[in-house]
Amino acid sequence: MNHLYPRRLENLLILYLFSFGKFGLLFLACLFEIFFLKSISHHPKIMWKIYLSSQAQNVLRMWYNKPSTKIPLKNRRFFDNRTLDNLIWQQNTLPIGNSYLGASIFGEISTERVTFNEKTLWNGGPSKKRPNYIGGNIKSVGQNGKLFRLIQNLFKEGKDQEAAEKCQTLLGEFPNDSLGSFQCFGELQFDFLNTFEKNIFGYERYLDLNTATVHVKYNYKNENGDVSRIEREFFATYPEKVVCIKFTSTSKMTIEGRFVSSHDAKTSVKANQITVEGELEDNQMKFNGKMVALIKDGKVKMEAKSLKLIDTTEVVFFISAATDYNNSYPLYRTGESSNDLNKRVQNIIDNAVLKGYEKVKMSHLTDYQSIFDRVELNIGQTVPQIPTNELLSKYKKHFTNSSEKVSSSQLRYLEVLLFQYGRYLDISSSRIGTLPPNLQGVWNDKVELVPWASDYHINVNLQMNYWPTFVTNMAECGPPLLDYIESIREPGRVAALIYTGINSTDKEKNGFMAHHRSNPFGWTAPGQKFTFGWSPTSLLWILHNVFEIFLYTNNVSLLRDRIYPLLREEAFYFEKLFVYDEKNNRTITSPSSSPEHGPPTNGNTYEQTNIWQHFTNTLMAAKILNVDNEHHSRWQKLIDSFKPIEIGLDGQIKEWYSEKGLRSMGDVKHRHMSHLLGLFPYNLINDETKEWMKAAIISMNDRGDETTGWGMGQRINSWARTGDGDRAFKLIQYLLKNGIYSNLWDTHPPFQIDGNFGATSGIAEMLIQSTFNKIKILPALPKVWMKNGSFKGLVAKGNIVVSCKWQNGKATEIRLEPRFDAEIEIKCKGIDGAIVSDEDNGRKVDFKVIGNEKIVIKVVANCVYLIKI
Ligand code: FUC
Repeated sequence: MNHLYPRRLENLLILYLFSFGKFGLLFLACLFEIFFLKSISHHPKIMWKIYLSSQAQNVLRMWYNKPSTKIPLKNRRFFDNRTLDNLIWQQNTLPIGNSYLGASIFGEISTERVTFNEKTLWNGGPSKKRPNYIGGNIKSVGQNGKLFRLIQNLFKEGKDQEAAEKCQTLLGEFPNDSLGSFQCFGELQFDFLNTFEKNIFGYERYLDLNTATVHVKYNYKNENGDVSRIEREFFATYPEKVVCIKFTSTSKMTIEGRFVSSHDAKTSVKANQITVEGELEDNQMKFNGKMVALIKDGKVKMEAKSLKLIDTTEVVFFISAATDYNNSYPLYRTGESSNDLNKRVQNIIDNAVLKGYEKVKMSHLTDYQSIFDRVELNIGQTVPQIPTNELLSKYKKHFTNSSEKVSSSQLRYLEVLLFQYGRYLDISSSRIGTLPPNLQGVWNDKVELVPWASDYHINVNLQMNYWPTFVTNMAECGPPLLDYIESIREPGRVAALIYTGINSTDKEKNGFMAHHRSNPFGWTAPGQKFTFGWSPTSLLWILHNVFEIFLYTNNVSLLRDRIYPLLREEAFYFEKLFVYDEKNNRTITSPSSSPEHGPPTNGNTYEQTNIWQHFTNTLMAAKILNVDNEHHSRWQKLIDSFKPIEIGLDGQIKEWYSEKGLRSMGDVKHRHMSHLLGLFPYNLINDETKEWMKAAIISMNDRGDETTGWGMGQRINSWARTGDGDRAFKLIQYLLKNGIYSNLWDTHPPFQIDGNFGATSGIAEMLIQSTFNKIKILPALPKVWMKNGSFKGLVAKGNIVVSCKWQNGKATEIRLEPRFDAEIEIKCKGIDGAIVSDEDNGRKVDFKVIGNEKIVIKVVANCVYLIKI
């Protein structure tokens, strides 16, 4: 993936020189660079420092002047039957993660607490007590497709009522202990002995998004009046797979450190290291976690289950963990013995110890910043002087009649922070070699009653987790999704046989089935109720995210070798499932549900939109690869016969084809907007389909704005697609007011990470929208951001890096960095009169005006084009 990185360090600087909206120090740094660039270009260290110091101008911090337990909690709402400790954890702790491991820091004074996660630690799946585990599927229900075909026939014969009743029996396992749930690994606890909260002053705690580090700092006045300074630093590094913690003090401290497992575990202490190891009772998954302590001075004392660090001024901890989970069907284990696992974790720890804290930290910064620093957003924000939780509550009040107002530049800060936080969370929870982020990313403090098992919901949630990944220039965070969906293939073929009777000799054309949720053990069964549980085209929706990996990276070999085979297999599979609905004259899926409400029907908009998009993507991919030519015209005919969109009596997009006016199906204002996928993330409803666009707006207005966190996330993106930036912005406001906790985690409630990702992608969607090699610049800029602003480093489909400056709502300068040769169409106000030049040599570049505010320009890979309007 080399082409994803800037070519050389110099490019970073040059890129930075042309980045916008910096002031003061940055300006000086720029001048310095202009005058000395040539002479120092062979001193990478100096250039790196300049780069880092200029970054300081864009400080992105969530900060607090109190420990987590002291920050007021948001009201409890639906499904919020949590303990007080869990409420504090989800609302106020600060997360770090390297996608293997997650940790959230409380920032307490006398006992620091850090919740610790390892992403593969799950119960459920294969187990001694479930020798016949087959992903939750029930052979006697599916009867190799008998029930499915019976229901299809009943609908065909017009016996809708009977068909709908039979649908209620088309189910998978429930209660589904075999689905399992993500498990908290444990907690790291540090007693600061003889430290009393009353003696503390100048406390601050922050998560620095620029460095992906959490800090806790305070002054301590002892009984003699002597003041010392205590600082704690936390980060999780991907290259070294460890969580790192450093405590420093200007006077001696004594700390007792523990690694408390959330499960039955053996804890042993040897020299300066604690090990916790065991097996989950439910599925015998082995786990092993280690925490090593390195002191600069003082001494280490081993206790039975803890380490005492006596009279030290500096201590570093490296923590890591692993399990014997392996994402391979059907056993899902590596086959390692406890000893093997112990060695694996020990190697990770030893490697970190060998490198030492400073080197490990440098490696973390290089890795993290190489992704994070690619994107900037400037909408007139200034760094606020008040803690983030207070800023958030002032943000909420700002838009009421309250007299408590915040300056608009501080409001903007919170919006930028929310945007960048989604990127931070993605880098911290979706890296190559790991499972994708689940409903809570990689953070969970529970072992029981884990909300929705913290699983992989694929009827909107996992999709949303990947909405910001590519557009905000983090392609390295995409592969876990592809790996995961590939891993569903084999167990999905089991479900395809059981429920739909498909068992082809040519497995590549067989088809695999999954429904609304999944786990790391190939759970592919329908859920316990048809309305939400039966949802085969949800898999097609998540395959669209997979296809977007190609759209954004333009990686043809990846398309050929890994993405297209998935699309193709599903195309052949669905062809075997379709029926022809004579009454409505369309090819349909049957039976159908619209997530997660309404009646079972013969086809509906959600399913039709998903199959329309799937066959459109498959055909596009086949044409690019020039393969399967004998199937192209048949697929095209199918696409034409799906006819997903119908307009109802109230001018709305119908969700079900038997729907008349709005709510004629007895519906409530549901959070899911499954009938509107054509608007977002697909492009079926667009500027050119004016009637459908109007209808989509009617439907969205009917669904309403105030809903769950992720629901608002989806609405921001969808309103952005209509071009109504103010409405999209209203949704951002609602989200910040109702769906975001003090630590800026999104809440359903409870904490669910999808809304964070939805917000980030929604903001990107307001700034650029694209289909393959076609880009709209500033398609939905809200009034409040119009005056002037800029963004840097967003990515359009086709793999084109786009930066832009604007004034009074109009783009004044656009910078394109195509990563491939292409012909690009750009839509933007005033662009027909622009001057385009090649930034490297200043030469003018020709373009063609092809319509109102639309141009076409031929570009060459890795050249930089400057468009002045
Ligand atoms: C979908 C949503 C719920 C929740 C769950 C995890 O089923 O409808 O609101 O987010 O996923």
